[in-house]
Amino acid sequence: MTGDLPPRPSLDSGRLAAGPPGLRVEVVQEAPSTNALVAERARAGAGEGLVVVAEHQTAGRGRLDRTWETPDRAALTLSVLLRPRVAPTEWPWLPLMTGYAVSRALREAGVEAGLKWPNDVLVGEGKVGGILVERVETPSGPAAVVGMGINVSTTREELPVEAATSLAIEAGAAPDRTDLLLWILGALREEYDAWQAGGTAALHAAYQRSCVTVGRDVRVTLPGGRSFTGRATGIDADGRLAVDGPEGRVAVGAGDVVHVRAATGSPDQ
Ligand code: BT5
Repeated sequence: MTGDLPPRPSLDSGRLAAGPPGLRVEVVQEAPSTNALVAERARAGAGEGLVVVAEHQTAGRGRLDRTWETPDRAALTLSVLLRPRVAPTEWPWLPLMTGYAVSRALREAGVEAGLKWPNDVLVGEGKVGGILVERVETPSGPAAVVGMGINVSTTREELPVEAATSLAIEAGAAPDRTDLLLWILGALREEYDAWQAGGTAALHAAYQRSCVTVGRDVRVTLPGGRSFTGRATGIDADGRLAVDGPEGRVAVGAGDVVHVRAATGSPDQ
């Protein structure tokens, strides 16, 4: 199918250099994992706001040792170094905030994006983006490496799983990746600043409105293979998913579950 591939222009590092305030964007041609690269830079003392975006990521990581696969220049694969000032108890909101910022940027770009709890970015029922936030210990304190992968011009044949989709598939044409990256970084900057200045209440409400998992019947799979089904009823103040199951209401944290999938209907992610 390679003959049918769409044109995939390089990122425009000049335009990215003039990106949102406080973010310094570096484009690398290839990296095993931008999260690994930014974690290394954080341990070596890099400050908040470093953004590394790879044109081609060759060993992308998902959560729980899962992988993230993207062809050369077909996706956005990037990591942002943050050093949040908020209390450690608030850190679980970081991945949710990031997913919300990405979905907001996509909606502002005219794509009807939603969130599958905790932070899969969906268009329709397909996963167009994933978020991996990792905490790293550095000489100047703990830091967060905020990784994002977004399928832009990836074709159906190139996507690694049935449940995945890309912006080109959903919208008919792929947006310019430089524009998209600037929108995403702008939304992240705003959401991060508002969260740090004003706490989680506004983010909580906005996240919950965008989260398509709320109101659905879900199967929650726990480490060790145990699972239960129930109705997802909301997001609590700690960012956990409230599920009304056979044993009453259970609040599940993103770190406690292997995955949460639709109990019926939509394909697994
Ligand atoms: C995620 O994990 O969704 C987090 C993905 C984060 C990737 C970014 S890219 C830049 C940065 N550097 C990294 O090394 N990682 C971050 P999780 O929820 O565990 O989902 C992983 C699962 O998504 C896989 O097991 C596949 O089923 C599926 N998957 C893999 N590649 C995909 C893709 N391109 N699009 C959609 N789904 C994919």
